[in-house]
Amino acid sequence: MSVVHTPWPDDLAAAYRAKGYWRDEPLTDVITRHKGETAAATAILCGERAFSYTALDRLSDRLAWALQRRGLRAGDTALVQLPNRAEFYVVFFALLKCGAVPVNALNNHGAFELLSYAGQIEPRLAVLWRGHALVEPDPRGERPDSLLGQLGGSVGLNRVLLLDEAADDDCLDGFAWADGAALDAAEDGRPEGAIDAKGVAFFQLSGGSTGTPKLIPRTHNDYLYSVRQSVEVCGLDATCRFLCALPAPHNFTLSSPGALGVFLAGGTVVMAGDPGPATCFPLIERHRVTWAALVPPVLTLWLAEAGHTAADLSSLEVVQVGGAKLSASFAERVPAELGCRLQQVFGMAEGLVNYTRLDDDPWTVFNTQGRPMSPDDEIRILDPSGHPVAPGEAGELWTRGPYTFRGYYKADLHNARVFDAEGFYSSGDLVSRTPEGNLIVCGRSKDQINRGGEKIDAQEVEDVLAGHAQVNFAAVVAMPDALMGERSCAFVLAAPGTKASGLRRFLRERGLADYKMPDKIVFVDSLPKTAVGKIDKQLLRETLKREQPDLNAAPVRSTVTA
Ligand code: OOB
Repeated sequence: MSVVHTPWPDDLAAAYRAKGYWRDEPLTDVITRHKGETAAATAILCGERAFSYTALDRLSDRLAWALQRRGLRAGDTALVQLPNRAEFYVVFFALLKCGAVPVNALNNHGAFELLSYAGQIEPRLAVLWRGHALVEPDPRGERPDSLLGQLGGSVGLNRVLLLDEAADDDCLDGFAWADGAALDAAEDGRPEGAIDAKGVAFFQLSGGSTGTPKLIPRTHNDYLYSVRQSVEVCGLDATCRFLCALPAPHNFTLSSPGALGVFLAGGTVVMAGDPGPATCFPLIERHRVTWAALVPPVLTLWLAEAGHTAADLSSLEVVQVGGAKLSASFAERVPAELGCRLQQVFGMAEGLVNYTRLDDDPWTVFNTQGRPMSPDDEIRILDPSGHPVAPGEAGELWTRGPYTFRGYYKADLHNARVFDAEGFYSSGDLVSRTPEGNLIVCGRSKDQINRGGEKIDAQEVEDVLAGHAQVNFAAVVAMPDALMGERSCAFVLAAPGTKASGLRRFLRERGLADYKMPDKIVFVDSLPKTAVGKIDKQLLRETLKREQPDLNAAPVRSTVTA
């Protein structure tokens, strides 16, 4: 049994194999390929704990064995939510070794997102961090039911594995089943069965723009190729000490080249609990970190602190910035103030990743988001009627290639909209291309807010708001923000007397992730419409731009008219 996915057409699959992109090797190869001396090298540093490649392989073997003993089978799905800790990778590789297919939820996802993923994959197993605020019942009563209670109904508590603070390097001691049983991972436990390297390895998460969080099946072949090619383009080797400061499951930190790239190269991943300079700068000094991957707002915080810190940052060689548009003025400050090179990364969980190259000229590095990493990434920049734009003009980005997916999981209707007949995927980004082939992101056509790299699906928040008894309609749009690039604003048509605080409480009760809470709520008596009768979100965005919003101001009742 394997998880279904939309396959690449035979001719392209054959070409990707012939070119050596797809080798039918499992993703677990990034750790198991290290033998002898290199297997003794440190793969992960997490707090005071160090894990060699051998340890990572053994721990994931033993965990996989224990999971199989509880009935986990190849083709089963799993829901995972863990913080940035070594155990995230132990669990990830253990599941792959079982042939089980995980969704790795972000640590700041709420019950709303987790239950939505669970609804789509019907997991056979859930792996959760016991310390996560959601897992246990909420003392303030804002969440009447704990996640454990809600999930337990569908997964069964005997299939919910909880991770506690681990006592020592044998991190398996930290795991226990939610029904109270011990994990019991035998010292010599090894999973049975071979991994189907032609199939789906795991699901990536889409930023979304359609109301329901979409899942992206990533195959062993396509993902391992993206990791291998990233390592090649970025020139990673065993000397790399990579700071994993953004959420570990995110495509950027996992594979661009991310932790999996560092494992493949035989380097060391240093886990950071959060990306702020107070946590990261001491880690950089202590572990002589050479690479870090950041989103623009975090870079801003690092730059603000770099001039004052006593920490020695001289080991830093490259800081990658991606996930949201980086302004040239901040980009230029990286070499001077952090003493290292900058690499811009424009990627997506769906596949395509663009990098500025380390030997690109400064203008390219500061002003573009880079070019595709694979010679077989195909790019089209089209106008709204589907025609190629003139060279240098902005248009919608369409792409296909050896590691760009061919369809969201169980989402035929949506897939029909975002893929064309030739299998090109529309990313919803507006880009232009320089004569050298570098892309510049200049906007987006998808209904999404990019809050400093965290993607908010406007329709999803609107739908939850519309479930409030006093709300007639809500429109959520981006508003400019100096630090985050964008924040979210909800324009709400509601019964008189409705309070913003009440709406926020309602969203929290629904379990919506904190970062999706509207930063500003504006009550309106009417909403502007376009000529075809849709809400004119462009006009709402322009209104906000003109207002130069004061985020601390109390919500106001105003009328926005066309
Ligand atoms: C990364 O992946 P996702 O799936 O969270 O978000 C993808 C979207 C892109 O379609 C684009 O809208 C935006 O995020 N984006 C950027 C950007 N990098 C991503 N917009 C402007 N400039 C950039 N450098 O965010 C992601 C995945 C892999 C590597 C890096 C980022």
